[in-house]
Amino acid sequence: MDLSTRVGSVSFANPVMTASGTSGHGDELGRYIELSGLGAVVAKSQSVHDWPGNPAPRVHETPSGMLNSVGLQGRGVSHWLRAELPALVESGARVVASIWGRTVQEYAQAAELLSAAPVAVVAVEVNLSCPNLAGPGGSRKAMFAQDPDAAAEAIRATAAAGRPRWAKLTPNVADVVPVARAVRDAGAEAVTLVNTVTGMIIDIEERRPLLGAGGGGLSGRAIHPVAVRAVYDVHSALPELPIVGVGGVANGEAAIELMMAGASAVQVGTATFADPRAPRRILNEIESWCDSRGVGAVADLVGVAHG
Ligand code: RRO
Repeated sequence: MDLSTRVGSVSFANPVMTASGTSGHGDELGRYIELSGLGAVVAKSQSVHDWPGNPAPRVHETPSGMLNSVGLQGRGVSHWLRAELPALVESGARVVASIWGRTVQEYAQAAELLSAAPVAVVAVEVNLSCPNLAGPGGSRKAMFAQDPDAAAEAIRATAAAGRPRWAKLTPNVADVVPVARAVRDAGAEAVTLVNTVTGMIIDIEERRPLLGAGGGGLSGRAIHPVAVRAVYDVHSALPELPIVGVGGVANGEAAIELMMAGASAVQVGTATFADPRAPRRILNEIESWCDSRGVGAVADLVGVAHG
């Protein structure tokens, strides 16, 4: 069985990655699974600054999913390079870094810091779509990925990272295709589809929002069809643009669905909260599914749902 795949210029031994922010800095999962056996480990988004994140509670289970308002907590790119990345590299994992910024300049600074990363960091996800960044006075702030021009500007600013950039986009737009086109034209080699869907839970006894920050981002099985649709639409409009699919990949079938919609690889996030071995299990399930259907190379499935 040939499980290998490519995302633009980067080849991976198999199509299963972790999703950014869902397994700490990645090495925590190493207690449960061989990280070098995954396609890649995608790290938590880091900015140029040390950032405290949002008030607790930050996560809550929902029907078929989870709502989070972590709020981009992180010690910053430099700390990540120095203190978190070495264990991941030591594990033999291939690493995809992730960066964010409040401004275009901060994206540029984060990318510059990343240029010092070792070769195990094979790509950089540029997170343009965190739902949990407040504006002045706690107001909702538009995401870069909600505007094609803003998204393109942030991507152009990150060229200094010196490795392929994947733009992580939001499903919280009327149409993700113009944003995907804009980031591609600005230099993104691939897009990661999708980040979480904005949501909220009200604690009815307390009569106020349950999460400390108010709203949050919905992930897990509940958003899988949203991810499939975004991947399908972008692959349909921009068939040459590589896509990494993410959203509710809880089993092999969900991964295969995203690949058939047009994703060259998939990321597993919320499923690891219930089962830290989920990425490995899902890879095994993909392999068995292909085996039982006579599919000799998993990459042959990419985009087949388009006929
Ligand atoms: O940290 C977060 O709150 C967070 C991020 Br950076 C993101 O991209 N998506 C999300 O649901 N939460």
